[in-house]
Amino acid sequence: MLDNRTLTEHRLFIDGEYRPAISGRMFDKVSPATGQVIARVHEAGREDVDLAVRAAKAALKGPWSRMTVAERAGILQCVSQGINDRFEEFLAAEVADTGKPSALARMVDIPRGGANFATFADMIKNLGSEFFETDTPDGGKAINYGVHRPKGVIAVISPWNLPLLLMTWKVGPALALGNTVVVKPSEETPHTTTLLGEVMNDAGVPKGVYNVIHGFGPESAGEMLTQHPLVNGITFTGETTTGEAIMKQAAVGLRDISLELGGKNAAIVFADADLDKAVAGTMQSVFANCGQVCLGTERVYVQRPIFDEFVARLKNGAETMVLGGPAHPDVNMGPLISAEHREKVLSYYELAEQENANVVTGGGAPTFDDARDGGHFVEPTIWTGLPETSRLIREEIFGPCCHIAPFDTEDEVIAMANDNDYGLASAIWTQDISRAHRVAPKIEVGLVWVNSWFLRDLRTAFGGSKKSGIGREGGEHSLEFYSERANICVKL
Ligand code: NAD
Ligand code: 6OD
Repeated sequence: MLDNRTLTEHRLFIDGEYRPAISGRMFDKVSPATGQVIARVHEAGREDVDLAVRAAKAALKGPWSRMTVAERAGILQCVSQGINDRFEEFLAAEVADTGKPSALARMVDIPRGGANFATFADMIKNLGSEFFETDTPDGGKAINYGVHRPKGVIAVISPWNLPLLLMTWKVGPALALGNTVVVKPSEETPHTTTLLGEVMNDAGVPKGVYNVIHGFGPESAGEMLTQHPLVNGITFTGETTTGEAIMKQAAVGLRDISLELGGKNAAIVFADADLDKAVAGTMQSVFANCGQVCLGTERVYVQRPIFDEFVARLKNGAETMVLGGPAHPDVNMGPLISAEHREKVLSYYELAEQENANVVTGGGAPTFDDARDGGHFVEPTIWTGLPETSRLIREEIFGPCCHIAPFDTEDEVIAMANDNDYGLASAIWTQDISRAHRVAPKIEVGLVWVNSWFLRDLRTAFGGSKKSGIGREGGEHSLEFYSERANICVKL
């Protein structure tokens, strides 16, 4: 345990100022890599949540509402630049909270934090509107055109796996459209969301536009925020069961909602695939961020002629991964986020044993005989031989593991991939371009990658079908969700 005086302290950020929670309550933030307490976090109660929401409501009528689009876009570009200017600070904060390898956060998380503001700042400068000339019953004409208004106060509730990336993915477009936000980051990853308050102030974002409350979900800050009657829209990323609970809260007062939820994503590898690329891509999609990516692969289907070779190569890849905390440059797999999540993942590893899965590699918890033993590490794990009805193949595990099954025909693998309650993402590996186009639209998910994974263009639709979510964000879809459209009809 660290000396209390050396701990970082994360306050709430309300109306442009850092404040302690009114109740004085705080909770510990533990390092996933060592199990040691690294920070103390102020826990918002109902009064703090109310202050934050009221500050956001008031800011809707302040200078933020009077800015031109160019002024607002300029400020958001400054926010983007502010993140880039303090890149190393954001990086250190993110890797300390998540335990993920520094190289990963350097390549993905922090750059996307900046890009999420720059992209939507650019987009609003070209925001068009629909226009119709209409014949009227009296033989005359009317013109109809649409206008965008901000939706109001947006509650942003975000998870711990890509904290800055996923939070700014929502805050960026929400602010671009002139809304104000109250953000409730995951209790596991409070740091970068808190730090962003300083960047907002430095960029000239008016007070009350960006607010941060810390705390937990049920009967805590998350639920209090979604219950608050002055919240006009809720955007949530996290588990499907949490999404269901939040949707019930949103029904009270008919608040609009966007849900980006869990996945049980399939990779499909055809025998004609470039095997080097398919193995490398699947290594990434299964093991990146220790398997804690909603778009990650947990089901791999490989065409029978290359099944044995593919399994052997993925096993080899998994067995050469270096586990450890962010301080070590060679590490390419960090810990799971918490002791609780590690228990969950290990319970699936045990289930695999009980169901007589063939454990190709891994299947347990590593020991190191150093400080990592206090961390939340599990072994990268591959199974084969389970029936498609197994819970390991049907439920989201959110760990560094996958099951690999063989298939023979296109129709068979399409049916296997679709036989799941989730519908977030899929990756198809083939060199037959006609096959790629034939199969991709038949997979019942929101995103299909062909010969790639996690390639993102922020102008495209992002979201899941079935239990993976409701609605789409990205590009014009974000502009749609974060605005209220009105039609103006003028009789000529
Ligand atoms: P989670 O649902 O446990 O928590 C997410 C956030 O919701 C946290 O801030 C939490 O405090 C809050 N919360 C929990 N219960 C709440 C309630 N009743 N009311 C209001 N807020 C509440 O998710 P997690 O464990 O942080 O993240 C992992 C999950 O997120 C996985 O299922 C993963 O697939 C999913 N995820 C989905 C996407 C996507 O884009 N589809 C992206 C990342 C993560
Ligand atoms: O890239 C994105 O915009 C996005 N929402 C990624 C989600 C990753 C899930 O863990």
